[in-house]
Amino acid sequence: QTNARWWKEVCVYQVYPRSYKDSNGDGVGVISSLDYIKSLGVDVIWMSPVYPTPNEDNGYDISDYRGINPEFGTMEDFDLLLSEAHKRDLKIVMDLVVNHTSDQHPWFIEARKSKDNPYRDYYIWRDGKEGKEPNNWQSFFGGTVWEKNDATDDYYLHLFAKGQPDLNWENPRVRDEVKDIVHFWAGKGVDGFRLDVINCISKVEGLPDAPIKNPTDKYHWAGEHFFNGPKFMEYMSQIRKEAFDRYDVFTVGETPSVTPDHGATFTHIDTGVVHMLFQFEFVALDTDPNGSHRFDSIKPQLRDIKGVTTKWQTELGRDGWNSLYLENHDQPRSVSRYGCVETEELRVISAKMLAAWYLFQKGTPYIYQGQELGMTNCHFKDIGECRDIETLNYYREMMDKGETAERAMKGIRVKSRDNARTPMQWNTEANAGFCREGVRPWIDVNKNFREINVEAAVGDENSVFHFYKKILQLRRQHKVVVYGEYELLAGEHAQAYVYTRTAGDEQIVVLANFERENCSVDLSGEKLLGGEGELLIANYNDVDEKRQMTQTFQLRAYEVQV
Ligand code: ISL
Repeated sequence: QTNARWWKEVCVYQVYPRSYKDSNGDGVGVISSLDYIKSLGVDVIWMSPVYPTPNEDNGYDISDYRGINPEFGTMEDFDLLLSEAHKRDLKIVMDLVVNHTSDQHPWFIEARKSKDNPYRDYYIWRDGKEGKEPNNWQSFFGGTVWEKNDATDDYYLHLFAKGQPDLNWENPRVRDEVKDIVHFWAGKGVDGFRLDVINCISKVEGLPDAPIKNPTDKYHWAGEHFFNGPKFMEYMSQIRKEAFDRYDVFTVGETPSVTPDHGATFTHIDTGVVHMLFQFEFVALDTDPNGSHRFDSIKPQLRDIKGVTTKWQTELGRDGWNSLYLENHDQPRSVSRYGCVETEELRVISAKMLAAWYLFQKGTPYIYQGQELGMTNCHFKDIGECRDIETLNYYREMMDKGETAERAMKGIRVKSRDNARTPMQWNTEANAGFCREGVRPWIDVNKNFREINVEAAVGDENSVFHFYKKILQLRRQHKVVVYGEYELLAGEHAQAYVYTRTAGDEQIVVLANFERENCSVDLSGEKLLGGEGELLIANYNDVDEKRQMTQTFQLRAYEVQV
């Protein structure tokens, strides 16, 4: 197989440590769950940040790159986790957040003291303009990207929260620090890195004002001045050569605002800078183009889902590589978003459909904790139930604009990152088994934990969990799932998504109904190898084991047949 690599053949499970299994400070949270994770059939665990942090953005604000958050445990606990994972043939991937640090990081504490401090150039400083911010850029979390620093009478840049000052990658010392951090963790034996918003590290020179879209807004979105910036490839090639390439580690870049062209360049097997990346075009499909915030949503159109998915499946070329995800700690739950949670039966059926639909595509798949149970969005009634900085800022902005609380909560229920961050549902005990009775978790458990939890799912062979497990087995058995070519069939069909994966004389056909209404799909005129097909997996129990492929298929509500 050309370009065969181990990191193309694995499946990654993402753990959000704050919400996975409470450790009571003894560090056994994730360790005690390794057997469960292994039983799902994944190969790699990516942990969202576990470093010391003031938690302004739940660990994506790091105050020490070489330590462990005391809430989770100690470095000894981490070493134990790593060795226990390796014993089970599970790899560990760290989250590397180096576009910014916490404002509590010693570098920043130093840097803000004076203009001649040796750490000053680790960050991005500008003078104010006529008593106002240096430019009109808007932060990811709302408001300005600039914060005044009294000691030096100027401003520092933060694309995210004000507690997340951006590092100045122009400074070669900053790049050396990043390499050292990679050496530290790779030297310990970790197996890979997920690079947080890595395509924001190179800002356009001069930091020009953002274009004004809506003149009544105070600040404006400046993505074009910091995404995929002029020196991104140069900086990252250097880190790749001098750090990553010295180990057998894999890298995945989190890259909002990229096209398949960027994808092909960034992930090129020889000249690229990461092995794969997370694109955002798919998860953006339910954002209302006429809305004023990403919380304004529409139903994603199957036509667009086909277009975006097919583009990414086909345009990275022979030398690029995809990652596949439906969920992570920033996204609402996929079954609530793309499936149907109106009845318990449909929740299970549609969660399975989505699983098969994405896990047979080309790329390295990621499963977010609880996704394998079909966990759902949380029906937040009141802003008091929410914790995320982006959500809280949004709510405040809406109140300032004179909107009603109900209008704000409507968006939050659909899109808040807190939907993904409620505790993992282990069993029917207090706090869903996430933490001891009597301890209030940092965010409340979803009320449906008595029906949706690990114990119930593992004990029920028809559960979403067992369906995921079976697909992961099929991925191992059939290399065509990893390396086969993707092709969209019946492209104009209004509610069925049909595609093939082909390698030589082996072909997989996936038929998925994205709607509640039944439909039929005629494959007789489609480009297929033909002949008799054998059923690999389906989400209804009474499907024929053998089928002539070039004929009409009937699909029920959210049915999937592979
Ligand atoms: O969450 C988002 C909506 O999809 C994005 O705007 C998100 O903030 C962006 O994708 C960057 O995400 C990453 O970096 C952030 C952190 O808050 C996220 O949790 C992380 O995944 C800053 O470090």
